[in-house]
Amino acid sequence: MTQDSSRSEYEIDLDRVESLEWLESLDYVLQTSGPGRVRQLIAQLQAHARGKGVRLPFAENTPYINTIPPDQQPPYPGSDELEHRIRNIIRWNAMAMVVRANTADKSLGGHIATYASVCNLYEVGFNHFFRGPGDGYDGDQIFFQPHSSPGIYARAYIEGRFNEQHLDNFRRELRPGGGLSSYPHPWLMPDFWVFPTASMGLSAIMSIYQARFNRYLEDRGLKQSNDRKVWAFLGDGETDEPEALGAITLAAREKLDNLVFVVNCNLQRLDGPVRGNGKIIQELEAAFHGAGWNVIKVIWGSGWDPLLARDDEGLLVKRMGEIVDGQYQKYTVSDGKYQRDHFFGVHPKLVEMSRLLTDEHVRTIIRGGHDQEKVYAAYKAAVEHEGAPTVILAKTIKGYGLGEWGEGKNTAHQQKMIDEEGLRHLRTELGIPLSDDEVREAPYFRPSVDSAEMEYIRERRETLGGYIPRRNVVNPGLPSAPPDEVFEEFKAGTNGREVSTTMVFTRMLSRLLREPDIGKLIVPIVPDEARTFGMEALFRQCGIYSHAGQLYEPVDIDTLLYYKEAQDGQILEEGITEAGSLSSFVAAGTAYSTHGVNTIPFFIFYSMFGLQRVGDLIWAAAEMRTRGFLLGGTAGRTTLNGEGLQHQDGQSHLLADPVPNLRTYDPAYAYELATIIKDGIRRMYVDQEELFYYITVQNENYAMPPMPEGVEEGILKGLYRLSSRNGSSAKAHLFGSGSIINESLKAQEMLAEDYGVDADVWSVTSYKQLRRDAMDAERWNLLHPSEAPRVPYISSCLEDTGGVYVMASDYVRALPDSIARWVPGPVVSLGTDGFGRSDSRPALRNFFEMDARFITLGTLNALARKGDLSPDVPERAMRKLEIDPEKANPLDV
Ligand SMILES: Cc1ncc(C[n+]2csc(CCOP(=O)(O)OP(=O)(O)O)c2C)c(N)n1
Ligand SMILES: [Mg+2]
Repeated sequence: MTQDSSRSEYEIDLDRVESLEWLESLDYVLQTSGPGRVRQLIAQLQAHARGKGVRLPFAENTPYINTIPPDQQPPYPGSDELEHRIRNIIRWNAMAMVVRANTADKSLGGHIATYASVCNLYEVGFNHFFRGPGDGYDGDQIFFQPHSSPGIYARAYIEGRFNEQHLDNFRRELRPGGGLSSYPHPWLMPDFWVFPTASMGLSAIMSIYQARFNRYLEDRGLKQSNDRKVWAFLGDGETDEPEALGAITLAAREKLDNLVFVVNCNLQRLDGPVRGNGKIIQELEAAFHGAGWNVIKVIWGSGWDPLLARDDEGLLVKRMGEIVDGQYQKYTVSDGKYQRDHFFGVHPKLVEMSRLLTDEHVRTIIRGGHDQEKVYAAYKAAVEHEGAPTVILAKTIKGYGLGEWGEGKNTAHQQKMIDEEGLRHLRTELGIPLSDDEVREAPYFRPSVDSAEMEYIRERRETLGGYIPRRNVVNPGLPSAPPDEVFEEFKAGTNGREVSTTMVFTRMLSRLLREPDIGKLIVPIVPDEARTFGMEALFRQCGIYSHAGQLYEPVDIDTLLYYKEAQDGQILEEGITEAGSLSSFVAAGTAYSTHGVNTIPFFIFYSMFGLQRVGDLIWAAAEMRTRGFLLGGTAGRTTLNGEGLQHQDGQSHLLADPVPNLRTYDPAYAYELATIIKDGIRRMYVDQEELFYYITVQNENYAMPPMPEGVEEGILKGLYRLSSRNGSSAKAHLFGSGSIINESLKAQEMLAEDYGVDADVWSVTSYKQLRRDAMDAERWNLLHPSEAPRVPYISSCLEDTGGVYVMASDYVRALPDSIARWVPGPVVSLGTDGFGRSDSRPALRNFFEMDARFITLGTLNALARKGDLSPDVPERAMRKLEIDPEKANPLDV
């Protein structure tokens, strides 16, 4: 809105006397009958007006003022003065650690402005709300804004949890004694950080599903309810990430009143304003309101209260509401006169109102997020609110207090150095007792142990359950892995009956769910794909979790496998949200530490929509030391044959490769899957290894053979000889994985029958495991040049073999290529590089050139080039196998 048009609106007053009469009546009703009656009357008025044809605007927004009026503000329970001093000391140290780190090495980075803006929002929490663990309470779960980490470290320093060396090693984690990680990283600081938040947007969705999972544990009787709160501190810029707002309707639908979002609305992100031409607080209010949240706006500091109290015509509120964020940012860096002229100057009555204030007063009136009383009122209302989650939209200033060294500037985010003059300015502003000389080095400052500040901090945290953040793992793990009987049937084979590995998995899951001790700990998670994977029998067997139970008679109640929702249901049927499901997976897979409960999540999804779609959440799961099984269903670019290029996954195993603690497997047979899952449960839940699993399962049916003797180690390490034709004299070795093993077996027959070539078939359950093991051996050998070299597992398997090695999988050829250098002969890799498409499996395997015919051709070709076969054999084979040398390259079409 331009100033001129806004000005003209100020002159509109339809009938002032009439308006006042209505308002007085409303005041009377409020006084005599309370707010409930006021709401009732307004609802009736609205309905009445609509009935008379009056079109009312749809308004999810309330005026641009604090939601909690001053007369409903509770008294502040803390010491204003001490808390003010404590905040200043922490802010000084937070700034000092970034400045010192960058004085030593300019490349280290770090952020000052974010913490400066959020400091008060945290400190009110630390002093009055955030509860640590103890007395049957597990402690609040807090997601901190990643770039505010210096402030959290600075507080821990004052609390005596860190010393100067720790702070000096901020972002210097490789220094002796370790350092402090740039952002909250539980992998790097496992005793401190609980939630990794550095990838923006993930905190929001993870916190929602965390709060929901806390309820799940209670509803299922795995945990006692103790009103544990989940707090997520988000940046206003961060809310643009789809994951940030993407799950807010779920939080309201599930009535998660154990969840509080605090959005630090400093109106800026990295490059500039979040909504220069709009108002982020109003935009978020509408979104959260519409989703069903309790919204509390904390916009103005107490200094505005007297003015607002005089604003009986609503002119001030109107003016506050029409200024856009870009302009508010400008006020931050302007003097009082500019603000007075620009803000109040539009209307004589506002000008008159502003006369109550000096220019200096105008300039220094604080925003709500920096006013502890306003923030306290909001937090108290939030934790007491029942029936819905709460979002607090707190207006702050980026770089608050940094003055010309960053406050409110577009460059504030990246401010990491402050010159000597700036340090002196801040020292004075923050009241830090350092001389001009001392200040030069930006030293840390900690008050003496018996000072009032230190006493206060200690007393507050003791009352609230101790120092946080703190990551605890006191869980002893499971006493033993599930008994062998659970897996026996899968090792016996299917006696010729054709099934898929997906069906095998579903049966195994159902079997595990029935196990007396472990069954209740299993958390099956599906994103609206249970029927795709043939898991609908589980709906009835263990129920779909719903806090509300089942409020309707399901349409299929007459069937055996009806859609059963129950408050103690075990399945998390998340609907079409892989991100949400992954967040549940993380919550369930970290419950061993966050709740002391060994829940074992099995999250099965379309493999294409896992690592590719929500890979960043999988990375977060990895760093959070999540345990559990990710099952990539309908996997394999040609095995999932009818779905086209956005469904057919030929790369998830490659994408899984870089995740350091993710073990990946592409099993072919029931007994392989059983061996992997059994070992996985033992490793993660009995031996407590910091791992999780990615296993692909397919939907191609074939007979599952019984488990051969002595293959267990090979299955787990990634490779074993499945079928040998002629012992060690075989000329070729065919490596197959997943359902492509059948193509390798077919090729073995063709080679023997038509070309007289003996080939062994090897099942490769994991290229990643093979490579990992070989890299470990190679590294050890590099560092121990004088000692006998270690032999990688793959080399020891292939030690006495010779000939050629033809490796086929339903994934890109980079997988077999990744182990080629440890193979003692020519390697031919076949795979599914390129876009998938819909057709029959044989057509697709021909298209991608990795079926039995191509495996045969690859073998003959390699043998001919090696001189073991006559050179014309491959050409003849091509004619017989009907392979067109000019066929289209699948990578190009
Ligand atoms: C997914 C992701 N994208 C980009 C970044 C880089 N980044 C870090 S902070 C930041 C700006 C944050 O702005 P805001 O959320 O408003 O937080 P503020 O610092 O203003 O409190 C950006 C773009 C990131 N950490 N994660
Ligand atoms: Mg911001």
